[in-house]
Formats: sequence, C-alpha cells, structure tokens
Amino acid sequence: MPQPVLAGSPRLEVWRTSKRVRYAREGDVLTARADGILLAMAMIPANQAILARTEDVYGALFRAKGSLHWQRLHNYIPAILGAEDGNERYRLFNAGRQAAFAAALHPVEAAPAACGLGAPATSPLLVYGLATAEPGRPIENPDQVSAYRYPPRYGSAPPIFARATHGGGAAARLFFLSGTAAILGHESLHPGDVAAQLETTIANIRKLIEAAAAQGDRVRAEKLRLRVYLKHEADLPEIQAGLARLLPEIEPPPILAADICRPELLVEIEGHAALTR
Ligand code: 3EB
Repeated sequence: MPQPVLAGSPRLEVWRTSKRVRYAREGDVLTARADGILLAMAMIPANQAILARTEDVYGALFRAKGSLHWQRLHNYIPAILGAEDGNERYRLFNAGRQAAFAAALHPVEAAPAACGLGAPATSPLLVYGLATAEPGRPIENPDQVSAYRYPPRYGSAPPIFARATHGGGAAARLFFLSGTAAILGHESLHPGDVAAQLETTIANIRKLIEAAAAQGDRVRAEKLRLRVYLKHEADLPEIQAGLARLLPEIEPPPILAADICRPELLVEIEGHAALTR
C-alpha cells in the first residue's frame, strides 16, 4: 500500500488457495495464477498524462485477465485531486478507465467492486485486482445512484464499479464491498463533518448488507474485513471512536491516510467478508 498507515496493521493482503500458484511478469503486470484464479497488479509512473497511463494500465490488466471475470479492483491514483491541463486527475482517470472498459467490450452493469483513492504524488499509479472463472453478481445500494450512472457534473466519464458484489467462481463465498463514502443519491453529505460522514458511510455499508440479504446472501457484520481511508490525520481519534460505536461487531480496522476522490469527502471504507451459509 502506498499510503501511510495511521492505525493498525498489516500493510499487506494475503490471499490463500489450495491450488498450485504460478507467478509471472506479463509486461507491466505482475500476476499470480492458479486454476480459474488471477491476482494481477500493475504499477506505472503517472505523474503526467494520467488519462493515457490509466488506459495503458487497464489495457494491460484486461489482457492479463483474458476470459476470466473481474471480481474486485483497487485503484490508487497519485495526486488524485491534483489538476492536469485544467482537469482534475481523478476525472481524467475515469475517462481512461471508461475507454479501457469500452475497448474490452465490458458492460458497466457487470462492473466489479472497486475502490478509487489517492496516493502520494510521487507514487506510481497502482491498480490491482482479482479475477476468477465465473462472473460475480453486482449488488447496488438502493439509496445511491449507481456510480456508472453519475451525472456529468462529476466528470464527463463516470467511475465504473458496482457498490458491492457477490463473488463468482473461486470467490463464490465472498462479498466484496467497494469504497463506500457519505454519498446519498449522487451527492456528498456533511461537508466538513467527519463524524457525520462516518455515520452515513456505515449506514451505506449496512444498506448493502441488507441488499445482499434480499438476494439471499448472508453477510454478517462481524465477518467484515475493512480498510479505512482518512483524509486528515487530525480526525483519527474521532474516527476510531466512531468506528467502535457504529461497528462494535469487529476489531478496529486498519486506517490509512489518503485523499478521497471528491474534495469534500473525508473518509472512505472498503473491504470484503466471508459469506455465511
Ligand atoms: C463514490 O461512492 C466514492 O473510482 O473506483 C468509491 C469506490 C469511489 C470506487 C472508483 C470511487 C471508486 O463515488 C468514491
């Protein structure tokens, strides 16, 4: 992870399988492959030309994916709120991602879960994700506009991701939670109030758990494995107190320092959970 850790550990994810794993470097993409499973990570310098670099990274990832299906993607964008040629870099990133999904003929309604966060300006553009042999099932929040239908005021190209997914194939027992923030409809709530943003964010996570339940998936809050991204380190005590109060089912999750993709958003939470039979 390129972001500084404010609380908790570790800074790495470990995914286990009983299948034989082969590791390779395929151009700009590092891969770990097993039968029906791909973990792929692409990392390239992108302090300039973020749109073209995003298309490059996604083009390489789609080539590595082949006929598998994305389950989950993580996007870490250096200087995400910075400007380039008069445009916000996150908006340019979205344009590049949209172009790559279009080039791969990938329908936005079948997008995987994802998160989109800032990274230090000197970090490379980092995108990593999991693909398996069967498509997952998207889960949307009834109180949020689907991200791929955001109106143009958030940029000419929308972000492409599902709010959550029930995994497919080797990930069939997993619930993937996308980056979740204080957004209702398509609008950010509670500018400047980190405690209220956290409350809305956790409420959005619980709505996704309910939406999953309506589709027959049992996601128990105590199974959530979360990662919290916080814009201002000074808000750490308030966030830790809020997490303990609003999510008493789980141990305190790790908290990383990162810019969120809208200037007014102060906190975002993503993760996954093992589904309960
Ligand atoms: C939002 O709900 C907050 O660009 O891939 C969340 C998850 C967000 C993923 C992405 C962005 C992304 O719009 C931001």
